[in-house]
Amino acid sequence: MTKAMTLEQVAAAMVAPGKGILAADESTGTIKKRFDSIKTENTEDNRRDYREMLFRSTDAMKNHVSGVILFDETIRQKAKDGTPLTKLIEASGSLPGIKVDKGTKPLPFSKGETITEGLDGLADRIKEYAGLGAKFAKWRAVYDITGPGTPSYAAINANAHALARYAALCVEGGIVPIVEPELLMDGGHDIDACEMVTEWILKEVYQQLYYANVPLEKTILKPNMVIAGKKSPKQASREEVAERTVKVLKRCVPTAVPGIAFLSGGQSDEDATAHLHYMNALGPLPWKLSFSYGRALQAAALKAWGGKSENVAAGQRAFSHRAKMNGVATLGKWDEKQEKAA
Ligand code: 5MM
Repeated sequence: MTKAMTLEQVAAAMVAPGKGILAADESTGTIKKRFDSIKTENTEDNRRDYREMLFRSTDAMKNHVSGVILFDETIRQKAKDGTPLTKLIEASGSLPGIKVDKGTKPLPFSKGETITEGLDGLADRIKEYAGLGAKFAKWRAVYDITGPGTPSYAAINANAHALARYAALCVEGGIVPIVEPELLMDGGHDIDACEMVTEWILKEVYQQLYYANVPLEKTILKPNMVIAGKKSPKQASREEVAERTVKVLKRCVPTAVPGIAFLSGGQSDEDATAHLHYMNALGPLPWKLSFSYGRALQAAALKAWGGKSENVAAGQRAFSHRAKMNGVATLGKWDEKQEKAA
């Protein structure tokens, strides 16, 4: 029998050099949007086929994907040949993880802000997910800059408190928590606003993790990068995004945290990779900097697949290329030449 990994070992494996996390935990509503873009029906079988294609991408999974965040349906699903999808992931040397939050709900008395729910019964759900093979979990808090006074301290505090309670329950239940505070980049705010608000959010998250007695050594942070909103007329260079993001992280994230795995948040595939590369090129840094991308890892594969079984190999090639580019970015060794060599 193989010896169980400690949570520190799981966390270290999640951000191992050259590797990062595939966020494949789209809820049924979110994956519908992705499937709509390729005119594919959102059925249980299609969701299974798509994810099976990704998890059977041998090169990507073996060499560049340290872990996969799954949705509740997927952690229980079997591949076409009857093998549980979690076993496919494990067989490639990658770790299965699970999204445990139950999504966002309106935060009362706020200007359209949200609070992430899912704490009720979480201890029992963690126990069940650990039994199904999950080695880590994810909880995403969402913040937005929509005008003066947003995000409010009420939203920043309530979401940080929930993240801390979730993280404590995960560690107690024997799985590594990915703590994901996401400041959206959908608006028109500039990079200064993103920098200021990201710093405020992260300060509050680490304050609440401290009050909740969460051992940071057993956690991974999944933040947004410091970047201008998509609708801002003034976009920063890739180097500036990298410098500003690292500056904020150094101010806020204790060195006890083993790794930081970014979300992509709607950046182009190549920007998400390049930003990660430039950050790592600024090293040495006190934590591993890696990726936990959803869209920026999957978009090309989804398009190449197009919902057709005859395109599985093309989808896998596209996924393997993106995984490899992000893998080299974790080492600060990415460049345009490799990018175009696909
Ligand atoms: C995979 O997307 C997740 C979406 O979950 P919902 O269906 O509950 O909205 C999301 O949490 C994701 O894990 C992160 O935001 C990272 O994804 P991106 O696309 O921002 O890299």
